[in-house]
Amino acid sequence: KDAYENLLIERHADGYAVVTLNRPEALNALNSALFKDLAHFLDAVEDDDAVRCLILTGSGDKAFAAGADIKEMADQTYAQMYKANFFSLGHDRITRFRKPIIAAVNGFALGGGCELAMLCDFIVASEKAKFGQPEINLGVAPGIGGSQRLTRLVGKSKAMDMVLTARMMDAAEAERAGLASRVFPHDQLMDEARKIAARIAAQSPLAVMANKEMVNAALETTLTQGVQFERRLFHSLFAFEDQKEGMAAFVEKRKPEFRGK
Ligand code: CO8
Repeated sequence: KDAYENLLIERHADGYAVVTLNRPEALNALNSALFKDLAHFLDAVEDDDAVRCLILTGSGDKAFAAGADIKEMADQTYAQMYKANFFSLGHDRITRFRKPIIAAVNGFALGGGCELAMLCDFIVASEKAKFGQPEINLGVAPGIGGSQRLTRLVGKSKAMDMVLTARMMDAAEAERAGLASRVFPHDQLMDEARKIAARIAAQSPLAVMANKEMVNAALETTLTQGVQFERRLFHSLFAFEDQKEGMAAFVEKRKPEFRGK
């Protein structure tokens, strides 16, 4: 269980797991085997009630992930990429995952690494984090959603600047631009990410899923459709015991005990 060639998994009693991209010799460059491991782990924990939130981070002190593995890609043909639907497995599996994933960006998040961070639900960054989409330097372009997600997160001007010049954004700029939600001193990043994950894991897991689903809907729908979706999902939360428990606990001035029912 949890034995992967390219990932380290640490499950915590507080209801979260830390997933560490583990190819430090290649600055955690993302290859097909790593995405396969990640997809497999997400399958394994999707229905595991003991894991209610994930933290994704990079091994070593330098990188979250320095991109897709250039050495794996370099000699690929169009036919091979098309047939394998290159990197769709990891991308699609992450977007289907219903529990929150926090990206704890501890260094370089470049190319596919930046795209992977943006596939997570939100990004917390160390002061040493550097974000970029430098694929243009290799004669290519983002390919795991970067051109779309970066533009939605930071707006067209900064996204265009990043992809066309390949420049890196530091943590302070990433926070200002809305790419990172919070920035922490480097040595405190994981402690802070763990506190956030434990806090989320203590909530009603049903409410957590519903909140994630609603916010994601904002990127896929019109405002009117999104508000309608939110309203209906809000109403449906009253079918759960956790809603009764949460509101009763407030009225009775005690801590709620959510049971995911
Ligand atoms: N792929 C493979 N190996 C890598 C990668 C990578 N992306 N990044 C770093 N490495 C390796 C280096 O080759 C080196 O290995 P070795 O010791 O065997 O030579 C080791 O990691 C350490 O790297 P450096 O010596 O280069 O470390 P530096 O501190 O000097 O530099 C940098 C750090 C600036 C991060 C530098 O490594 C770098 O520029 N890396 C590449 C960044 C990049 O271009 N990323 C984008 C890749 S393309 C991409 O992500 C496309 C995604 C879309 C795919 C879609 C498919 C459909």
